Amino acid sequence: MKVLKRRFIFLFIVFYMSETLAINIPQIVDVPQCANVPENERLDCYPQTNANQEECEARGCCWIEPNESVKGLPYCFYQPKAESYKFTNVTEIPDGINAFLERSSKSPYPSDVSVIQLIVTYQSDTTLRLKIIDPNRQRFETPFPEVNLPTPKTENPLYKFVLGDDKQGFKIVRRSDNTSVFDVSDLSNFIYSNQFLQITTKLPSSNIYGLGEQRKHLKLSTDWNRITLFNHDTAPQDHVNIYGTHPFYLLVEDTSNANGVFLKNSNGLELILQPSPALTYRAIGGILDFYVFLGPTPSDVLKQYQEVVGKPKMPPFWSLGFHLCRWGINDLETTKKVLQRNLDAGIPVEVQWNDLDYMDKHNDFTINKTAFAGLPEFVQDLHRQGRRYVILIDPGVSGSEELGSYPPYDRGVELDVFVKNTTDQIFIGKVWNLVSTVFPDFTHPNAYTYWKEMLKQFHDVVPFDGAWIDMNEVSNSEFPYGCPDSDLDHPMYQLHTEGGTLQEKTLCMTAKQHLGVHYDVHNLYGISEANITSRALSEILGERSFIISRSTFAGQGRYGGHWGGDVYSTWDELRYSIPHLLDFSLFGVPLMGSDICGFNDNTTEELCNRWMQLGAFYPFSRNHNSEKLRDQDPVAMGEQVVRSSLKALRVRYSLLPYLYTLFWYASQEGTTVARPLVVEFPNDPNTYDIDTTFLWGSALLIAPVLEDNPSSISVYLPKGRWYNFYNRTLLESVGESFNISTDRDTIPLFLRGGLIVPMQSPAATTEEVRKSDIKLLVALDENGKAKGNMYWDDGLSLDVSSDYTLLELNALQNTLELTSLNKGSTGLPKITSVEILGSSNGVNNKSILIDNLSIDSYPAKVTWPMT
Ligand code: MIG
Repeated sequence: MKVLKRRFIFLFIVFYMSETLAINIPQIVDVPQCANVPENERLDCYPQTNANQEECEARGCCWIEPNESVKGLPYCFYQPKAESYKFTNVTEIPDGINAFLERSSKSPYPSDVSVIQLIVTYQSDTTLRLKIIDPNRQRFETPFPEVNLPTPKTENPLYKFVLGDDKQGFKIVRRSDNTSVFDVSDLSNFIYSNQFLQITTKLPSSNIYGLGEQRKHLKLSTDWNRITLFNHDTAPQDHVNIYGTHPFYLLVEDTSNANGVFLKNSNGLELILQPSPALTYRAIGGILDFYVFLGPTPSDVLKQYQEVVGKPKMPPFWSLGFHLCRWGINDLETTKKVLQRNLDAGIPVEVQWNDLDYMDKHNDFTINKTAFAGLPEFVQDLHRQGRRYVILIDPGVSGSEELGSYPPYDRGVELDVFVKNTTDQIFIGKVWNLVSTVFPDFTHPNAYTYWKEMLKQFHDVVPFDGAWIDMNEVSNSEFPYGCPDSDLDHPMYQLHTEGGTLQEKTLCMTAKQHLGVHYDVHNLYGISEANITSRALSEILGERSFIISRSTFAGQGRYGGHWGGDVYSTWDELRYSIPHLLDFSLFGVPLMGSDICGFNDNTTEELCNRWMQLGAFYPFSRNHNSEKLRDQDPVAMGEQVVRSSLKALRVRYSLLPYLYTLFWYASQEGTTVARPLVVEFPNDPNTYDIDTTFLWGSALLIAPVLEDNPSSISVYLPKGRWYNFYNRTLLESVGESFNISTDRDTIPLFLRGGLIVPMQSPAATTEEVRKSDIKLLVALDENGKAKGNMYWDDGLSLDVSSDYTLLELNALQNTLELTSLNKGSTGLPKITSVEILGSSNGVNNKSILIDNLSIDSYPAKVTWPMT
């Protein structure tokens, strides 16, 4: 009682103080000063729509209507040195700084937090954390990404924390060259109110990447570019919030040093990139919790980011095969027929999928007993062929089955795992189920037990190998009981979400989950489902699980992969699928690919031809189509598509040991698999804008044809030696574009000098590939050097950090050395040949093939004659 009372008095004083400190008189607008603020540097003082002069000036801001309208340029903006928060107290603490800031006048938003606390943690020499909280009230903090950081330790930090003049603002400066990496020295638009938090950082350059999920180019536009992050079920379109939230960017400074920033916040977010360049963050809840990464290379930044959010999980080997799927395959016969015609044509379909068509009345964990009778036997048969089977699972569970007849509902009620409404009844919506839908709360402590039980019971019937988790934004299309009126559904600041309201196509923001109100945890629905599904499936299978999730959040890679969602079958979407893929590489989600040949609308032969070629190089390679459209499996598209699919997939399958090795490094070190050129070549500014080509690791450059049948394409090759993958001809580049002639059957590919790629023989299944002999492809650089690695294990075991084989490969002049760095229980296939490119040092490069090797003990040496 005594304690309670004291706390009450304390709170009362704080409350009283904050009310008196914040005086509701706006600053006087210094009108002549307003004109001096360059257009590019204006910070929006009235970000809601319908700004007008009167209300703008009532906020103490400048009003200038520009002569020409520039899209996104604010009319109402902060005057120079507008008052907001000032430091009142700054103390050094072990490993950081503890500071308080105070607001002198009220912001236009309700419930300002007038005293805020800034905690700076020097996490490591390259990573620093800036956490801004309300010292007097616990605000929502996301438990995802779930990573425990090591205790802070710095020896030689690359950064310093610099307090601004007049105790206004601060910045993080790179020690080596004084670059301001994170610069909030101007706090004039800084707001920390209950449902509106805003801060602007000046950027050291406009080479900025990441900030998704959005349909966009890899390099972000800083032309008043607004990015809204609020997970949402809609086809990827420009400037529209889509499935996932990853508030992380990578930035390349003018010196080619790189930095990155992650905002750990799960509330709805809006990010505005401005031309000065600058980035404004707006969050409608939670706290501001920034991690700043100093690199100094782009790949260092990505590794540092993944230290914080978690490194990606190692996929099973089979999941790197080719996947065949479509919606609207209404029975098992058709599933079999389509699969068989592709197998007959030699298409190495590794994994057959079924969409929700297999379900009875679209209810999870059921089978349509007439149309899909025999499904269990079909799956067992696939397994006998060395193939796999993946099913779609929706989060929503039917809420209107007869009591006692549908365990997914009954058991969910018993375990109390469904999302609730404000009066603590189960929240009811409607998705695919015929009458109504209820939603498991994957943050509930019983959710794991519940979901695992459902998956297990279904797996006992249909032994599926992986889960495709859809609609988990979470998508919902009806509100039979409406949403109660609340600030949560209608905050004063309305994000620019599709449909204009937060509840659009999802739950009421007031809906209750174990972790908090849906308003706070909306963006976590997908990741919490993926977390539980991935763990449960691993337990059920006793192996690595395979999960593809439509909705994602920062740290998703730990649980599985992602696909590009409902992309249209157009040349544009083919092209945008590359930055979409590469964004997820930056986000630490390497297992990604878009629906090959496009999902929405009918594809065409030429488009599907090129999409099968590019898709063969998506780390996750699946042909998938919407319902009621023409068939688009390779065979249905005709001979041309079959021919080029076979050619591209044979290359993919022969490179599987290389791809698998890249995935292992990603899982251990946070490196990328599908890699943007800028990440590999930060010293070459010509690569900064490139998102029509990409790399696999460091060694293979993929240059897809992205238009209707051109006779040639232009491909930029960074300085160095490159070899045409098909005919092995040498291209010596000074950092220039080459005109590469194309034919309809081929996707241009280039090997980079200096690297060694392990290969095997293409085959009908990955199991067969794994049994074939290994060939090492050695592409020498201009100094006669090359290096590489090969990782190997049984392709399935959960342990990928002790029981594995790792070879290190080093070539110099005429010798290749193979060293074993680790030896695991799964034997490495025999290495029986080595091909050397570039040994003749000349233009007419001929490769040397050394066959019939038998290397089974290490270290080993292979030599060849110099020509
Ligand atoms: O409302 O399950 O993005 O891949 O085929 C559509 C049917 C639901 C959306 C997924 C798509 C899938 C479809 N689903």
